[in-house]
Amino acid sequence: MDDLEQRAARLIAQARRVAVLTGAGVSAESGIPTFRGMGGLWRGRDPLSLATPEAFAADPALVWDFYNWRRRIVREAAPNPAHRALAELAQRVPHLTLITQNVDRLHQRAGSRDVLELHGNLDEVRCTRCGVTSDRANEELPSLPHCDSCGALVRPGVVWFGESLPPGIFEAAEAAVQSAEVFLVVGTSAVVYPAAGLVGTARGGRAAVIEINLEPTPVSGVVDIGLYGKAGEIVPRLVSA
Ligand code: BV8
Ligand code: ZN
Repeated sequence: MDDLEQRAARLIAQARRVAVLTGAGVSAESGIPTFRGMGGLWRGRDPLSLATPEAFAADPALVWDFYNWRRRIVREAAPNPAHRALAELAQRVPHLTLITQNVDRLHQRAGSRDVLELHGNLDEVRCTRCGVTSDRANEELPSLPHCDSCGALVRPGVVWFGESLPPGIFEAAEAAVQSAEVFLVVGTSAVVYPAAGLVGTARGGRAAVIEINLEPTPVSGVVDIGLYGKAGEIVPRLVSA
């Protein structure tokens, strides 16, 4: 472990309050393609254009094909050492808040509890008419799933671009970051807001910000420690140190 990692490990070991923000990079080694990683395209479409209310209104079957494809990949995936190390870290730190942009629930499957899901998740679906949310984990949904109670079309339980985050979740994430002594930012390209704004929130507080990513990102210039490599290798080293 090089001296940067040793510094990071020491900061974590001494911290009473730790906040963690994860992005798709923490699930990459579980085989979950990131938005850019999907070769940038899915059936010739840019995933970022499919993750919108407009795309769903225009062609719900195409959008459901996209989400059913991702639900299948997630069902067949398993948490990787980064997910497991973060679940273990929560056992050692008096107060750890795990905030994720991911919708794959691999943190929960690795044992993390009380995860703040900023962008929802792929297990839940929500009715477009009566708003009832149901957990459809591990189910193969039809190409156009409908609500059990009112029969209307249901949508994936994720936050699309242009949609606001579930009420209260982002405020809880901000509060955790504001009071943290260490803020770990793992596997995110830090381009999606308001999630990426949490780095600025941390810098306004007392937290030491540690970035773990394959490569530098737009926030790399303002973090205290940048560790570049695979999350599945770096995070376990920091936690076991
Ligand atoms: C909102 C759920 C307003 C859906 C997702 C112009 C400028 C600034 C902002 C905007 C703008 N235009 C629009 C906006 C706002 C917009 C936004 O930020 N757009 C971006 C694209 C510019 N944000 C929104 O719309 C948000 N809502 O602002 O609402 C509002 C307010 C009030 C009232 C009404 C409206 C909602 C954003 C949520 C969108 N939903 N996910 C789904 O998943 O289908 S975001 C989705 O894309 C992911 O969740 C992820 O967060 C994001 C990026 O995906 P990826 O690139 O795949 O992942 P990530 O960014 O994490 O990058 C992967 C990283 O991992 C890379 O850095 C890579 O190097 C690294 N990596 C890879 N392998 C590894 C690794 N690191 C370590 N180890 C490895 N092995
Ligand atoms: Zn309904």
